Amino acid sequence: MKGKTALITGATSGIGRATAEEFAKHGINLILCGRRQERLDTIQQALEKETDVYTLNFDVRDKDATFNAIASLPDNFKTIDILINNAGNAHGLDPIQNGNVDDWDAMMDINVKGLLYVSKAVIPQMTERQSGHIINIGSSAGKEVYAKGNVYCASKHAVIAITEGMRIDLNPFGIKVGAINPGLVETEFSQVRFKGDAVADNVYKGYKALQPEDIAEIIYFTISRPSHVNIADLLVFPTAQASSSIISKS
Ligand code: NDP
Ligand code: 8X3
Repeated sequence: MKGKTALITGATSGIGRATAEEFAKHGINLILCGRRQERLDTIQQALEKETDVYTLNFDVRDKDATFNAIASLPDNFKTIDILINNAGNAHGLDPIQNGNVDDWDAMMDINVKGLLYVSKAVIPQMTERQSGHIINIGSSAGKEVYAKGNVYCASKHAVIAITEGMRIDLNPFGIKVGAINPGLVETEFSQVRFKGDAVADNVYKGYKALQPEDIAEIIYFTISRPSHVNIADLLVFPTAQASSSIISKS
C-alpha cells in the first residue's frame, strides 16, 4: 500500500479523519477533503510526518467546485488509486410529516449527489488505467429503515444501490467497489444531526459505541486485501447494538 494515493472526503472529522490517520501509518499518500480549512491544515501538518499530504477545500454539493478541485490536483497527486467516499451526515430526526425540507435537501445533496460528483471526477482516470478501489461509506441505515430516519435512511439506501451499480459497471475495468456500513459510531455525526442540541450527548451514553478508529482499521483491511479479493459489502455494529433500534444500554 505504501506509495499509493487515496482521496478521502470528509477527512476533517470522525471516520474520514481516523481513516486518514490509519492510511498515513501505512505510507499511503493522502488527498484530504473537507470544508473546514483550519482542520485540514492541522491534520495535514500532523500526517505530513508520515506521508505526503495534499488538501482540497470544497463542498461536495457544489458540482463545479468539486470538479475544479479534483482537476486542480498537482501532478504528484493526480493518480488516485483509492477513493473513500465518506463525506456525509444526517440532518434532523423527524417523522416524515414534520420533516424540514432543507434537511432533506442537505442529506440528498451531500450523501447521494455529492458522492456521485466526486466519483464522476475520479472514475475516468481509474477506467483509463484499468485499476482502482472505491469504498463508499454507507450505513446500517442503508440496510434498514428506522423511525424518523426516513430521508437519511433513503440517502444511505441510495449509497448502497449506487455502490452495487458502480461494481457492475466498473467490473470490466478491474476496479474494486465496496460499501462499509457502520452502525453507531461516536463522531460529530450526532452534533450535526441534532444541530448542536444537548440531546446529541445521549446518543453514545450507556454503551460502548464504535469508535472512528474501529471503522478506519476495517477500511484499511479492505483496501489491503490481495488484488483478487474485493470486500463488496460489510455491516459493522458495536457489540451492544443488534439493529438500528435495539441497543443494550446500562
Ligand atoms: P462527522 O460529522 O464526524 O464527519 C462528517 C464529515 O463529512 C466531515 O469531515 C465533514 O467535513 C464532511 N462533510 C459534511 N458535509 C460536507 C459537505 N457538504 N461537503 C464536504 N464535506 C462535507 O461524521 P462521521 O464521521 O460519523 O460520518 C462520516 C460518514 O459516515 C457519513 O457518510 C455518515 O453518514 C457515515 N456514517 C456515520 C455513522 C455514525 O454513527 N457516526 C454510522 C454509519 C455511517 P466539513 O464539515 O469540514 O466539510
Ligand atoms: C449512522 C447510524 O443509526 O444514526 O448512519 O443511522 S444511524
